[in-house]
Amino acid sequence: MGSVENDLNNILYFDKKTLSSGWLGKNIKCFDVIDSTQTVAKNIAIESPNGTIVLANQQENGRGRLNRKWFSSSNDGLWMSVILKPSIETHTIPQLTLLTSVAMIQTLEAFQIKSEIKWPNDCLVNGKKIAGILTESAVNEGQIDYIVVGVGLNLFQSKENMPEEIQNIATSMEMNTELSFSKFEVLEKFILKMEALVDIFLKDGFSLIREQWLKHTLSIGKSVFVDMGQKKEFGTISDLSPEGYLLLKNEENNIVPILYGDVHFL
Ligand code: BT5
Repeated sequence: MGSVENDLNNILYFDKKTLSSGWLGKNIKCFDVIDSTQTVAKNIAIESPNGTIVLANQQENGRGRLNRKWFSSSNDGLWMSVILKPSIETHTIPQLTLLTSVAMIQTLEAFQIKSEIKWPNDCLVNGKKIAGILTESAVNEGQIDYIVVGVGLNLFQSKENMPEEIQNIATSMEMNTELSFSKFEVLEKFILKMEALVDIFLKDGFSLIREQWLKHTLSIGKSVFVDMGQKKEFGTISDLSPEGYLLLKNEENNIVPILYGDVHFL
């Protein structure tokens, strides 16, 4: 098993050449303990180059969507935020969440872990959450200033050392593979996968990413209700639209496109 201490040193002091990616992760800002990589990334995004990564050993205030808590106060996970500055239409920003979940699934596959995507941002192993993604952006007069994609992946936790609140709903890489791995190896694999997918996305659009996503999702055909805050929709998930909307066939047999919300399986 990889030593977190050593890995952190590796990450903190690694030579740029060590990371074999191209543009993604050329610039990495590493911290030991910070509030949230997401907050730091957003603070430095304007002056940072495309592909900058903010990484922390521990987060004191890691967060998920709708300001939900993301437990990340131990060294046991990969907690990072990726700053992207692509020239894309603003309505395609949510596609980057789906793209990142495909990169995550591919990364886990490389360590012999079979995982599935639950729309829009969860990666699950046997129904338990191993990773979550949080995409935030700043748009000015229709132009993207930056997008920050936050990624949390549980690496070394055992059930016992997870916070009680998530013991029954969360899992980690170590709980699901016989392979030994280090934080640095996982980081590098993920960066390479995400870089390749973003390159495809910028060149060819969303269609290939969508195909990959559909191959790895457990959502299709499931009876669900989708909680969109003010509104709830019941129905069966029928597809992912070419734009990345979840398509729900509701009780009146109408197809409802959904862009944001929490899916609950019935
Ligand atoms: C997410 O939100 O899944 C997005 C998580 C993004 C975290 C990364 S870490 C690096 C960067 N910096 C940050 O501050 N955030 C990003 P959501 O879909 O809202 O899920 C939140 C829910 O996941 C919580 O309400 C818990 O039920 C569950 N949860 C919290 N911590 C977890 C963990 N470590 N592992 C698995 N599930 C967890």
